[in-house]
Amino acid sequence: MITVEAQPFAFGFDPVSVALIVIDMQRDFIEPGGFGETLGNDISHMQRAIGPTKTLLELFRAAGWPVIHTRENHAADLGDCPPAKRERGNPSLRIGDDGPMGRILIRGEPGAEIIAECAAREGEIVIDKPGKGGFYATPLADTLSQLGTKSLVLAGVTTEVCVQTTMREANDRGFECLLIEEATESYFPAFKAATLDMIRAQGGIVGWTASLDAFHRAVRNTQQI
Ligand code: C5J
Repeated sequence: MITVEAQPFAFGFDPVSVALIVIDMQRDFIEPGGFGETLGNDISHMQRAIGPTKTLLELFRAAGWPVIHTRENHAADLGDCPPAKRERGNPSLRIGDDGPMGRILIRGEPGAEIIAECAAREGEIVIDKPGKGGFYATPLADTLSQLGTKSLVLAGVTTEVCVQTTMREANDRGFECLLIEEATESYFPAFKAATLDMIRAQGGIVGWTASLDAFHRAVRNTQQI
């Protein structure tokens, strides 16, 4: 067992049954002209999550532990995008519209790809999801069952939307979930802080949070990484 100094208390996991899930580190959420910016958000906040997420990816790769990436995206005909999602809000460009990185949030378009710094390597699993949660309308549950995963380490964007939704879905399915604090970001710093608080409130009602340094220390002590 590896034990990480975490909140609300230490997080223990067995290295044979852990996986990293990196949520939606896509150009459309992080770079100018994408879905995030078209909704009126300040995308500069996203930059902070890139370095820590890359470090976490490197830790998992060095340890030989499974890495899963998700991408929020839709089919070109928008058959998997409910009007309620496409029509929500008052964006300058809607899902499926032509933007500077191709059609907004459409599978296969440049903007829907994972940013270069966090791109999936050969052998890593990439899950395309039409919703906020990683389990909705995806093979994620089967994938984790095949891997024998019991503990999930989470990273990615945005903290209170797709990361929190996926963490809640995973928690309901019986996974022990640890969110790495520096490896997630929101367009709204107050929402990130509130999400971290609500995850670990009530004795870890959704799971645990830990600093990247605490995770690194715990892994280094046991794995010589
Ligand atoms: C959003 C996400 N914020 N990946 N998606 O619409 O959090």
